[in-house]
Amino acid sequence: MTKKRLFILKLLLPVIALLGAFYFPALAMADGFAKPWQMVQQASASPVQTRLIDFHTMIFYIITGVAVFVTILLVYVMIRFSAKNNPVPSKNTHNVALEFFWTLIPVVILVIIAIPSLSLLKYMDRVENADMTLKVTGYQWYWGYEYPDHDGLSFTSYMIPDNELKEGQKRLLETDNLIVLPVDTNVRVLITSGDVIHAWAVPSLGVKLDAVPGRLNETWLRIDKEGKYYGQCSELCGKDHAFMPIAIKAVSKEEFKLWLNRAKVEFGAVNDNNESGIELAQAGGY
Ligand SMILES: [Cu+2]
Repeated sequence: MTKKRLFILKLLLPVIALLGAFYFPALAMADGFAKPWQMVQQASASPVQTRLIDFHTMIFYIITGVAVFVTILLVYVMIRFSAKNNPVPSKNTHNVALEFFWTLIPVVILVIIAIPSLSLLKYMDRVENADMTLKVTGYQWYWGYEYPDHDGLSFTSYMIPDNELKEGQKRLLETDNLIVLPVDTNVRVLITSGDVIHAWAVPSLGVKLDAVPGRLNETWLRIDKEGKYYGQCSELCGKDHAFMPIAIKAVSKEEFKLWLNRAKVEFGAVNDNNESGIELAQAGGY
């Protein structure tokens, strides 16, 4: 190997190492929200997001391989066939075998990507056995939520402005009314809009779907562990597009029942003299 080629190879190695280091998920994973300088996806809290991350990892290795191969090939051609090293150029214009393989190999790579990609799309599309339903409606500029299986409990969710944030609350992500959902439950999510197109997106749960007026889009989520998960409207929808966040609190199934009792009273889904509901809620510390 000539000195020049060795020098180029030495230049490439740190670039590859750097890419690998930035990719390493443990460096940047945060729970339910993005942190400054985060380079990769948020930590997964749902089976859909886990599969999305695995798919991303697979593609990452493929594109890294392709990019490295093409770079090495280009550098080789630039040196080997320069005017100095190759003063009399070849006059070949065709090479059937070469043309066959440089068409076939990319096709094979695309098929290798397409098969898991389509199966993942189908997996994300809907869940066979939904335990409950959450209906989401986008408005300019807030979200409306409905629990059709729970006496039609419904409420709206507005962002908490900067000057009303409490200690530890996240700027531009916190809402006045949280979506509360039980963990380990298949939740069918129906998404629509009351005015313009919005998109309901929660990165750590692997959900991002357009809210389109006059259409009911369906997806699903299943939260693996208790905690708070944040998202934002992800379709430009007007002047306050950046100020209609999504905040989900995932709780145990028992705690979810207690919250339902309290929420039904608070948001008027049942009439106010539902004493047992209030007592149950108070017993749960709500
Ligand atoms: Cu929006």
